[in-house]
Amino acid sequence: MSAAWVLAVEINGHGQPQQFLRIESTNAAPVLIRWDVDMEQIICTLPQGTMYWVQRTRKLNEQSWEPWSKGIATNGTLRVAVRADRIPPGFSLVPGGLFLMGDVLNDHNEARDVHPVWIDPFWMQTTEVSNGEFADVLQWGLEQGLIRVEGDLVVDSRGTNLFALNRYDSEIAFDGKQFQVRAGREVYPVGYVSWYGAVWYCQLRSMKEGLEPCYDMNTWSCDFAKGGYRLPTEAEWECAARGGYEGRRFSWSDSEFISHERADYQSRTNVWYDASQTTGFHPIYGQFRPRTAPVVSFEPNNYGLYNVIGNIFEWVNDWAARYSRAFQVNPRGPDTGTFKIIRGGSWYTTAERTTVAFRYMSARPETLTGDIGFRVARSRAVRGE
Ligand SMILES: [Ca+2]
Repeated sequence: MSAAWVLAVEINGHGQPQQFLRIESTNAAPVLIRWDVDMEQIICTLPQGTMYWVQRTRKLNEQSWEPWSKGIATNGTLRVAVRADRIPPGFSLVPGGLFLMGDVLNDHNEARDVHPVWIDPFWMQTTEVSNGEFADVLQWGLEQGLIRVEGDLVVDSRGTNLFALNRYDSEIAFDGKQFQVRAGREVYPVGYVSWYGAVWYCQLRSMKEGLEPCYDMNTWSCDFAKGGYRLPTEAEWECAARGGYEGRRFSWSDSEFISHERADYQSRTNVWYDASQTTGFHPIYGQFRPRTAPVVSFEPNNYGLYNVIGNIFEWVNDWAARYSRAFQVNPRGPDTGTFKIIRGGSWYTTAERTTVAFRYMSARPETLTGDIGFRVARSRAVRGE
């Protein structure tokens, strides 16, 4: 677990509020790191086997520390790299580290067994991919001749279904030349996109922006060493969704209950941890098909991510498989499978499908429905620091 040694700390420009990190450990004095400096490395020494916790605050004088990351020291020195202007716009740094993956609350059989996982730091899009973002990239891919429209479907050169047009609540239409987003719905999450379509979006957006594409489009395999856009792994998704907190049910830390004040989902009184005053679809966003909320809505989680819970299901990169109990480093799921994992629940699902541990294991990668979309991730471009 040598990767445990580097805590990558990145700040996003100089207009950001000042932030501070604190490293606590079982047998060393706390170390405080100012998080408002450029290109600085601070080194502390922890004995081998020491468990450490990294906490963050924006208000040093209030001592309101939030969990950020944790790990186990494997040899003498812990390096902390502080870098400015590295996080791409629209992304958050997920610091990764050690976390317990799976359901510790006995809500879901399929989210057993709980197992410790190490995740390298990575960048996660703060929002689900919106209709506007998706249509832009689709248009570019069309103009490059890499995708085409066939009837009501957007397909690749092999005819793989990527995206559905002309469903009754579709928000992106095609007029023969241009993809058009329904007026006012640009900032709502894209749906009717298959896993293949989500991968194509990642690939096309990398190409469009001159980043190294991650995917081999013949095998759909992902090269995680590349710097372009990709889907998060299931473990990355859950690590990001938990926001540094351990053993919680949702992406917020102050309650084990869900309500329409916190997420867009379908409320039912028969789920004991559903505490919503309003039942059924969301009282604001449920009025209008497809009942989604803007991608920036509700409170973000501790890593700055919006709508992790509900709104639209999110494809992750992994094929579905049962968890193993073993400790794993950057798990990426099996090489082959029948179903891809979707996470987080949607405007359509009830509370038991919206927890951070819940994993829907029966979505075929060609599935096109109005409540499955995605958000993208990127491996951090600079390695081995
Ligand atoms: Ca979501």
